[in-house]
Amino acid sequence: SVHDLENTFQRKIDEEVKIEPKDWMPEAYRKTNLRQISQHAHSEIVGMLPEGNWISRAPSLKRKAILLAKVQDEAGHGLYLYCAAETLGMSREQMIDDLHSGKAKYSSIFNYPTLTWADMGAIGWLVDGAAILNQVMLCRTSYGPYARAMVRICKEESFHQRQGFESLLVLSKGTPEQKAMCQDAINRWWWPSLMMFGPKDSESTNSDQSMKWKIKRKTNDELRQQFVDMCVEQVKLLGMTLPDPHLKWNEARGHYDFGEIDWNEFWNVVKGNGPCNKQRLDARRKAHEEGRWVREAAAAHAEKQKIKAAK
Ligand code: FAQ
Repeated sequence: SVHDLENTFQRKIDEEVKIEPKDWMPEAYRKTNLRQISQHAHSEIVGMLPEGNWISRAPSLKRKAILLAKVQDEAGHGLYLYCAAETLGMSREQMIDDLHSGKAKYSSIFNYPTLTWADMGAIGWLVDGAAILNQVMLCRTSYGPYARAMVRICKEESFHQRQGFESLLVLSKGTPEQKAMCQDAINRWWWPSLMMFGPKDSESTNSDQSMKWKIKRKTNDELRQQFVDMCVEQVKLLGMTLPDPHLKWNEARGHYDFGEIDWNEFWNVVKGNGPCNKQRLDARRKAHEEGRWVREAAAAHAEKQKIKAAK
């Protein structure tokens, strides 16, 4: 009976046994995993665009090779995550249609422009830094395919973060212009990075249920605090500052206090009205359209092979 199925499901969650694609699961559990994993996949794919902007203008062969490798890793993460999402019963075509029609969300962070070379370092340090904290906890998420994808993705993401920090470190020891460029990039990416963790816990519609199902292991505010505490120490090594006059060690809490996020800006970007939302979706739609003949040729080839094999 449904009651028995629910009990078995709950026992697995309680006993830290992963839920697998063919296991029974509540419809809402399936849906929210599909929502989160597909949004995560879209973020990786759209996330290639801001950095892709600088591949042709990287300042050296070495930097260009590193950036190319990083952006390719992001494509790989996206495809890997689409596979995990497909196990929940939605086709990849449908997911991609939902992205292109504006129905599906992707991370707000990728709707900001990359204005200077230093932005590549700031993205690596701050954006990948935020992504890792979130993904380290997701390595223990209750849905098996998602958890396993995260383990692999986190390894590459750590490399991404280190390359970003190293790149900023070089700039921070450079000419006055390079130092200024480094500080400017940090100033512009700091607040949007804090927004990556999502709304405050009190405004987070999905958190309660996702924590109960162990899809999320830490709340948005917990992860954001962890990120702030980490960055305050790291920025000292760069000899730079974070653009928040309210940052202050709070002895009683054992954490840094920080200023209020501009939530109007956050929701505006989430709703599609950020500085680059339109540009990003246009770029994805164009790439999809231009790749149509490749998909059709691959499908025709696969069909021919199938007929050959059957003969
Ligand atoms: N942007 O109830 P909650 C990367 C939406 S890292 C846009 O708290 P939840 C690597 C949320 O979907 C970035 N929308 O939601 C990389 C929900 O709307 P819905 C990707 C946001 O799911 C680095 C509503 O607000 N990482 O790609 C955002 O419990 C460099 C209410 O929010 C992931 O996706 C936002 N920032 O918690 C690539 C990690 N925040 O869906 C290239 C996996 C919230 O009900 C270059 N995802 N919303 O219509 C998660 O951990 C969670 O989904 C959260 C949000 C924590 C993002």
